[in-house]
Amino acid sequence: MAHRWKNDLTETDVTPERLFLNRRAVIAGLAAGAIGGVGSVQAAGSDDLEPNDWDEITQYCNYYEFGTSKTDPARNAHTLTTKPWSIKIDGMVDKPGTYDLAELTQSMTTERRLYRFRCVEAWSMVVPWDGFELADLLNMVGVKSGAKYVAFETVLRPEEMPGVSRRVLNWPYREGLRLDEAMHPLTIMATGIYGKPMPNQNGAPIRLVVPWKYGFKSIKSIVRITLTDKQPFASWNDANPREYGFYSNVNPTVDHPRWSQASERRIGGSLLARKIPTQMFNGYEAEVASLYKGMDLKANF
Ligand SMILES: Nc1nc2c(c(=O)[nH]1)N[C@H]1C(S)=C(S)[C@@H](COP(=O)(O)O)O[C@H]1N2
Ligand SMILES: [Mo]
Repeated sequence: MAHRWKNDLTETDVTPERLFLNRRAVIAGLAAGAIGGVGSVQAAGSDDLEPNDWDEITQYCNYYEFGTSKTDPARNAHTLTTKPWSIKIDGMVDKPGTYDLAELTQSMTTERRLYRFRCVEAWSMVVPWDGFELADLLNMVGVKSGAKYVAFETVLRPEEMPGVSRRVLNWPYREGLRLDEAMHPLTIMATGIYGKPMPNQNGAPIRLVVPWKYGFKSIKSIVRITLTDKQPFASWNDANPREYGFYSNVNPTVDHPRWSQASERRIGGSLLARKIPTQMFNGYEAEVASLYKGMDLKANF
């Protein structure tokens, strides 16, 4: 199951890594260390994958534990203590336990992934994440047969998180994926951006990134991962199930009850962000559509 997706793609496919390499000449401060095969890099559809710059990615955020306006997280999240950090992995796994993050990341292969990132609010960015495949972590702990979902939980520290005194969501922030979604090679645990450690406001020290789903599925500052046979609790789905489905796959043909999802504002460049069409599964249809074969994507939004 956990085949490495970069080997599955043909040369004409738009591989994030390839596009990232294509962009690297103009990305300041990018360490090329972990990347090989530079000579084979070719341009392909990179307009759409122009990475946002550091300031755009780190100053315009959603992290409600630190406040609900886009600039609150950058202003407030410095209070979050991210060292030491451990993740409790429990439920239907062979090796449950509390894993020290520093040790855990050492045994994983960290690589760069340039992904489109599409918020359900209809804005988007392109982010060069550093991370490892969630499948590698799940394989390391051993998923027991019968497990069908993966549940994730964000740290909850009221003394460090000014936003949680308001019950905007049912804290701690929680999310979930079906096991096959979690094992998909596009699904990563991100520990950095542009080769730097993950900024607190973006979900330090480790967050989920699921590029074909609306941004709220990509839960930040994870302290617990649970393998289960039941569909997990998900904070936004719980807050408003009519507006935020459990799947929340990016889909330009299924509108949010209060706005269209057919297009998005690509953050950056000028004050007036560019309006561009939203792509099915956020542009990852070739890689992920098979996960949803036979499913009614309007009913299972
Ligand atoms: N714990 C937690 N995770 C979260 C959120 C949040 O408020 N709390 N916001 C989500 C939403 S709505 C989006 S769009 C992305 C934003 O990620 P970014 O700020 O790094 O762009 O994080 C998601 N993960
Ligand atoms: Mo979002």
